[in-house]
Amino acid sequence: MPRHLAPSDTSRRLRSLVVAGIVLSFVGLALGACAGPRTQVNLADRPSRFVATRSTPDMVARARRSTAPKADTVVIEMRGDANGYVFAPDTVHIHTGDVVTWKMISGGPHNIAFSREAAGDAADVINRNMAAKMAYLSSPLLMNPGEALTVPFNDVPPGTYEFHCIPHLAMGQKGVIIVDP
Ligand SMILES: [Cu+2]
Repeated sequence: MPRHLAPSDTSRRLRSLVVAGIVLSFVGLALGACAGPRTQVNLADRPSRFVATRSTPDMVARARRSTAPKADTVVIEMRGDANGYVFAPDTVHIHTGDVVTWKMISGGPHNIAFSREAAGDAADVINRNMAAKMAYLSSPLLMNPGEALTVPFNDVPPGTYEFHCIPHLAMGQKGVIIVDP
């Protein structure tokens, strides 16, 4: 199945991107060292070459997206008002490699946290996929309407993954992501 082949293919491409970046950086450093002080002016004139040789997290994310097989994105709203504190919808079905975005609508601060027990064997994978965290399996707090956080479910095996909002756990703000086979 192509979904199973894709991650190793992607990481191979990422690795070669990183290697290419390192090689180019060394070439750039060597050129700068040989050419003396005059080169510094040239370097300042052409910053784009050096920007392109660094593998920033943003570039890595873009490379991953461009090679991934058509990932779907599911949006879950975070709401808190007179009707209570909820994730809407509170249950979503996705596939491995799909992306879930939580969008802050009202009644914050909200966050999402998976319990290590609920995540089971996938806990480390999910934790790794969470780019921004305030703790293991726990996202930062979203304070303002319009803020969002996104977690790709890369390499997460089929299963049921429960999550909750730490500030509103007592109010029952919980949800479930079901990764279908
Ligand atoms: Cu909340």
